[in-house]
Amino acid sequence: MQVSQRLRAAAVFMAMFMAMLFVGAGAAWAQAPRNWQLSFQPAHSSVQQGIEGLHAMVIWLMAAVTIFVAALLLYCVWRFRASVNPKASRVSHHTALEVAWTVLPVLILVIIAIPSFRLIYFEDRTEAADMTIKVVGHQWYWEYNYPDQGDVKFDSYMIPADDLKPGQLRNLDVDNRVVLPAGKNIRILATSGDVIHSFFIPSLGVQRYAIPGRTIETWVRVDDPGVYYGECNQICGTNHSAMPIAVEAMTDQDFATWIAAAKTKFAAGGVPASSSPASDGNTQRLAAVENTRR
Ligand SMILES: [Cu+2]
Repeated sequence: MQVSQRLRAAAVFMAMFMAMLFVGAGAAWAQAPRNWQLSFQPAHSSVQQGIEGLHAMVIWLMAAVTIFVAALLLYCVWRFRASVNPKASRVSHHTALEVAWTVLPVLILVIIAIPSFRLIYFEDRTEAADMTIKVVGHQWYWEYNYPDQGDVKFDSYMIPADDLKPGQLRNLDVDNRVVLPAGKNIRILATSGDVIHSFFIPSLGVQRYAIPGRTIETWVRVDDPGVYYGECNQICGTNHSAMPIAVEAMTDQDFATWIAAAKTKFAAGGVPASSSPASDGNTQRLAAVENTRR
């Protein structure tokens, strides 16, 4: 094959590969765990990109250290084997070597610490928040508040497996998604009404404990409109697995429409006006979730 032909074949292959990636990315519009997934879900926030970057750096450092130590060990086993060293070496100190094996690991830790601290402070809070949401963990559902959007407030329950509609994800889809404007800095305040929960959305790099009596802050800026799934990842009781998180990010316009509708929809304080009162509704939903487990 001529060089030009080879180049052309390579270009065609690359184009096909990129097309596959593109189709794959389209299908992955809703960010949820995948079968046989290794590593992270694709990142859709700057914090999660930072987490992936730090993770990759530490993995490569770890690989280098592991390979170096393993090679050194194998070399020593071979070099100082009994057959060629009938009289064992009595060397017990080597100042330069001891300084090196103390200073080198310290340097490696410093190299890891600098980006690590930078990321911790970056994900800690946002200075310029465009909007605030308050997230309250309950056994076993999430409550969302929009204090600067007319105090819209609602509960979010997992949809029991029996009630799933086509396209909805088992153990991940909820009746009321938490809706956010994409491309805006959202301050998240997490707390709990009963026990410790944890607000965790992998593809957005959000993870905060929801602790009763405390409010813990973090933030997110969702890059693109889409649906992003998460879960409570602090064991919080029997139905710990029944409190997934579904974030729906929208354009500014769509969000304005949604919040206007939400003001009337959730006017009854957490439950759509059309459905039964809060306590009654909660009991029914919990019973439905319980039934799917039997
Ligand atoms: Cu929980």
